[in-house]
Amino acid sequence: MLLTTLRRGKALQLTLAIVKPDAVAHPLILEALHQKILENNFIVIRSRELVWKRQESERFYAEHAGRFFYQRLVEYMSSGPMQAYILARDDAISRWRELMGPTKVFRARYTSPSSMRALYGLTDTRNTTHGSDSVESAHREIAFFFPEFNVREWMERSEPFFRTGH
Ligand code: IDP
Repeated sequence: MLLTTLRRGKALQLTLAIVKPDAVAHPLILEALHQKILENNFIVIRSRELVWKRQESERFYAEHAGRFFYQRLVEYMSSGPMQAYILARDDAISRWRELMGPTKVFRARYTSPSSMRALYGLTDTRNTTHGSDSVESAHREIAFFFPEFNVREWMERSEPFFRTGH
């Protein structure tokens, strides 16, 4: 499979994660989210701070065009710096989404009170984090944020980045 390689016998998968502008604006929240990344044994393969132009925001969220929150979402995601990451671990896609919690912050607070969105989300739109929801979207989103990163090449070379101790 394109987005997996092996680390100590376990399939290593890549995902694309974003810390959204509301969370980047608060250094303590950003730090807490970084802590979550490390505590949960993700390897940070690449990270980048960036500010989206409105068109980039529209393009990334094109599937939501026409929904009642689309304009709000597009404006918010181009309102200030955000941080994008390529993260790796086994089951990276589902593990990251589990840590994020449900899309809607108030639902997250009821159903997953220790998730990132429950703890730090402000509203259903300003919900701190994004994570790819499938192997295909991870591939597409990695290319969107890190066009110079060649997933296939990285997997073939099994880039040597192995933390010790677990
Ligand atoms: P996800 O981020 O949990 O994968 P999506 O349905 O792909 O959820 O929605 C993309 C983003 O659009 C959400 O993270 C959130 O910022 C925003 N959004 C989704 N649904 C709503 C809503 O009902 N109200 C306000 N904003 C929403």
